[in-house]
Amino acid sequence: MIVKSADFVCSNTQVSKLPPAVKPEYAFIGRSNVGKSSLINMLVDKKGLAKTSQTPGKTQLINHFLINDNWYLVDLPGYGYARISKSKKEDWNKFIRTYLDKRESLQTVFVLIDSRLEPQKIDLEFCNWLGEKGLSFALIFTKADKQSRVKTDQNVSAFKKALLTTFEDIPTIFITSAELQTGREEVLNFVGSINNNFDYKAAAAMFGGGKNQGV
Ligand SMILES: Nc1nc2c(ncn2[C@@H]2O[C@H](COP(=O)(O)OP(=O)(O)OP(=O)(O)O)[C@@H](O)[C@H]2O)c(=O)[nH]1
Ligand SMILES: [Mg+2]
Repeated sequence: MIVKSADFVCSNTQVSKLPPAVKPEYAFIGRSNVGKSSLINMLVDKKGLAKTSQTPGKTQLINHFLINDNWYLVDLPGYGYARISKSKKEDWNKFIRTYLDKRESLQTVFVLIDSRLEPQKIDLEFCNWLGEKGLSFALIFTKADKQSRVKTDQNVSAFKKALLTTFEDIPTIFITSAELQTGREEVLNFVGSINNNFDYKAAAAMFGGGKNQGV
């Protein structure tokens, strides 16, 4: 897929205020600092579109970006940031989980995993929650430029093995580097193939009227 345009649309804390659910949508989620915003910028080849930072906790809202005028990328706040208050954590849980669970046009949740780490409990638990909710997800292992391919493959294998204790099938897996643009084509083609099957007319009839926008 060729990205011709990528535009910021809105930031939200409330699912009721999201854009109408009339276009296919893909959410990027994962631990704070795993590289969600950097990956989005790499995919659309536009540095600075999504705000990135060395300090965890940079993204705080649900951010919609419209790509080629026909699908959305959604940048979400990260989970597992230790230096955040308990009430903020609960807010995160409520608002992100409601968004993921209820958003009618959400096609796939991309769960980002730091390729340098052995399987982390918090990531596995999050995948299990997606599985319980019946949400489609794919795994993106980030920051692959930071170590050898052998090390990355070891961590990917260990993660797959851990997932197989609760899942029958392993989801689609991508290995990426925002620095080197690794995995860009693969992720975009995956999105493109899902977009091809999206029924824009049905979504517009259901959620395009303004009244019932779907969350
Ligand atoms: N070397 C390398 N660094 C990366 C890569 N992706 C992200 N980073 C760095 O990791 C840090 C965090 O990146 P962000 O994209 O802001 O991470 P995030 O997941 O959006 O973080 P929050 O919004 O705080 O949850 C930044 O310093 C990035 O430059 C990558 O593929 N390779
Ligand atoms: Mg971010």
